[in-house]
Parts: sequence; C-alpha cells; structure tokens
Amino acid sequence: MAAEIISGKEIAAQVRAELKDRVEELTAEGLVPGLATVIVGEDPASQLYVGMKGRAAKEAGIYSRQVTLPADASEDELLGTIEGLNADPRIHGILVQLPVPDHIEEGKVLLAIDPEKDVDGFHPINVGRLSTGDLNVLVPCTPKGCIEMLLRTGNDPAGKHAVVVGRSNIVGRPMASLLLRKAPGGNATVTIAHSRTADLGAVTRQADVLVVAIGRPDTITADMVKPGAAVIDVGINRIDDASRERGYRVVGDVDFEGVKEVAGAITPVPGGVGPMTIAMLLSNTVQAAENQRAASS
Ligand code: BQF
Repeated sequence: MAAEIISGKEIAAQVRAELKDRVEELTAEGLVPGLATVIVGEDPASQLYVGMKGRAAKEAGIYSRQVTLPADASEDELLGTIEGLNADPRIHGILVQLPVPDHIEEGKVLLAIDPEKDVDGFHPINVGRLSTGDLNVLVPCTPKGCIEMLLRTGNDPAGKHAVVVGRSNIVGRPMASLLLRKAPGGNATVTIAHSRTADLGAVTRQADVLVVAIGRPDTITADMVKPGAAVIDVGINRIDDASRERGYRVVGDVDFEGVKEVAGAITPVPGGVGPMTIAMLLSNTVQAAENQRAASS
C-alpha cells in the first residue's frame, strides 16, 4: 500500500486562514492579539525560526514584536525583559526562543513567563495542567500540530494504540499527554519508547499511530511499521549532501521512501510537522488573547 502523504504545509495554510478570520473578529471587537518573541544571541537556526514566527503572526493579523538581546546578555536582563512583557497589556503571548546560551538557566526563564501568556506551553504550571488532563491549557505547539494533522486527515487516535518515540519535554512527553487526554485528539492507548528501548521495532510495530521525535535519521524503517499505520515524523536532521547548493539536506527520523510503501499515511520532512508548529503558535496566541479578555472583563 502506498501511503497518503500528509501535507503539513497545506493543513497549516488552512489553519492559518481560519485563525485570520478569528483575529479579524477579535480586532473588530477592539482586541488585537499580540505575540512577543525573544531571542538571545545570533544562532542562525534560531533567527530563522523567530523570523518565520513573526512573519506568520503579522500575516494572520496578530501584532508581533521581536526582542533581540545580545549573546552575552545576563540572565537578569532576560528576566527583566520577560517581566516587562508580562506586564504589557498589548502582549498576550510570549515565547523565548530555545536554546538560550549556557550562562542562562533555562528553567528560570520558563518560570518567569506568566503562565497565561506562555504560548510555548513550557511553564511548569502548564506542564502540570496538561499532565493532569486539564483541557483549557496552553499546550506545546509541535505536539498540538501533530494532533491537529491526525484529526484533519481522518486519523483520529481515539481507541487506537499510539506509540511515541522520544521523551523530550518539547515533543515526546507532551505528545503522550495529548494522546492520553479525554478530549478530541486523545483517548488513545499510549506507549512511550525512547533511545534505551529494547527491541524498538517490536514496540513500533504495534502502533496504529506512530509519532517519531528522537532526533536520528532512519530510526524507523519499513519493517518497524504496521501496515496502514499513520506515521508522524517530527525529526529535523541535517545530512551532508554535496549535490545541494547549501551542502546539506534536511531529513526526518523516518526512512520516508521505505515507510511510505507500508504506512497508511505519513508526513514528509520538510513540509510536514514544521509548518504546523508555526500554525499552532498562532492558535495559542489567539487562545491566550481570548482567555485574557475573559479574565479581565
Ligand atoms: C518545514 C526547532 C529544533 C530546535 C529548536 C517549517 C519549522 C521547521 C520546519 C519551524 C523548530 C522546528 C522550531 C519547517 C520551529 C520547527 O517546512 O519542515 C517550520 O519553524 N520550527 C523552533 O522554533 O525551534 C527549534 C527545532
């Protein structure tokens, strides 16, 4: 069976068009959703990501502000910046682009963001709310995007066995929590596998829904996939490729060419999960703005 290729790019465009309508309505009522992105230093990938986020926000009608701090900015400077954004009524969503430089403690930064403005969903309060099954919580953008893609392609995880490969705080753990929730996109039977799982294939072959976020190319090959499974590839890996102008190409964690012959549906890299991550950031910003209006009236 040749799999359906799930275009995250197309679904993200659809989501962004829907959000644009919601933002227009809010704006007509006098509430312009606002997003602040904070970047410390000049890491090229980080600059690329915050640039895309800011442009996507503006295109949706969201007020967007980028704060750039030098690579040697102190932890106190960053915390002060966050305090200012917490207190700014035009800003409903705040994200600090990760990773931050080594001299800054990431945990302190995440704790400083007002949980109601935490559009990345990384504050321990929101992590706790998600893991206890709270439904009105800001959830991390990448796993939220994976769920949205599954639902919009008729691959509802409810009642299915979902296997998550990877246990990071940004993808694997929140992904498992979302799949477990008693809510649309949830109600799955969930297994988490990781780099120390013995006989990974024996676990992944049980998956009706397989989400892979482990950060290694070709971790999942065709023999590790149940025929007809929905496969979501969260990996973003650079591979040397002299035939490309840049000298590299970007691949996921899944052997796409092999697995697409076995799976029922599969996301490509690039153009799969990545664009959905951006769309879900906008969704979280609109959600945060609506919540903050409800709280202040
Ligand atoms: C695509 C990220 C690792 C570390 C920090 C579109 C994105 C990526 C790919 C994107 C990511 C990865 C982001 C594509 C945001 C996803 O077309 O395939 C968009 O912008 N991402 C980030 O902000 O920080 C990261 C990965």
